[in-house]
Amino acid sequence: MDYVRSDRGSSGPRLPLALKILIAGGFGAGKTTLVSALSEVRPLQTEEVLTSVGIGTDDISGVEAKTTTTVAMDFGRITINEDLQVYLFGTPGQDRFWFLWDELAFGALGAVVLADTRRLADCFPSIDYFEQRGIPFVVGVNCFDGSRRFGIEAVRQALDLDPEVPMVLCDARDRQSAKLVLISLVEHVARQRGEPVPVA
Ligand SMILES: Nc1nc2c(ncn2[C@@H]2O[C@H](COP(=O)(O)OP(=O)(O)OP(=O)(O)O)[C@@H](O)[C@H]2O)c(=O)[nH]1
Ligand SMILES: [Mg+2]
Repeated sequence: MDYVRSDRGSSGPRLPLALKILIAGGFGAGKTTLVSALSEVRPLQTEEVLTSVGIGTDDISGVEAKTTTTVAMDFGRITINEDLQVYLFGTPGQDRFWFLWDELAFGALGAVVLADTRRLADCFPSIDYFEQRGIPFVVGVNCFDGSRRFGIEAVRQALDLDPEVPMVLCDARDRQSAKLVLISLVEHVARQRGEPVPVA
C-alpha cells in the first residue's frame, strides 16, 4: 500500500503511517459533509459564500439551498490505531478548481466519488479523472432527502461503471454510513492489489 509517511526504520519517535483518501464528486454532492462526519478532529474547511457574482458560472440548480462552496479542499483525520491514520482530502466541486486536483491526488490510496442522483452527470468528470489515472475508487450514492431514489443498478448503468467498481448507498451526514463507504474502498483496493481483504 502507498503510505504518505513511514519512519518505521528510524530511531526517533515512532510516527503512525498515514493513508490518504480523496473524497471527490460533483458540486454540492456532500463531500465537505462526509469529511466532517468522519473526521475525529475539527475538519479544516475552505468554504466561501456563493454570491450573485457566481451566477452563470456556478450551477446551483437542484441544490438551491446551498450557500457556500469549497474553494481549495477539506481535510479530516481518522486514527485507526497507534500505527495507522487515515487522512481525508475533500476536493473542490467546481470546474474552476481543477488545477488543484493533481496535488490533492498525489500519493492517494484511492478515492470516494460521491454522486447525487439529482445531478448525476456532475460526478462524471471525477470518475473520468480516476479511471484515466488508474486510481482505485468507489462510488457513494448520497441519498439526499426528497431526491428520487433510483435502483443501484440503474445508477451504475447511467455512470457506465466497470462491474468491479463498488457502489454504496450512503448518507454523507451519518458517520456510520460514511464509514461503510470507506471500508468498501479499502476492500476494493486490497482486492485490486491481490492483498488480503482487511476484516472490518
Ligand atoms: N439531506 C441531505 N443533505 C445533505 C447530505 N449531504 C450533504 N447535505 C447538505 O447538502 C449541502 C451540500 O453539502 P456539501 O457537503 O457542502 O457539498 P460539497 O460536495 O462539499 O459541495 P462543494 O464543495 O460546493 O462542491 C449542505 O447543505 C449539506 O448539509 C445528505 O446526505 N442529505
Ligand atoms: Mg465542499
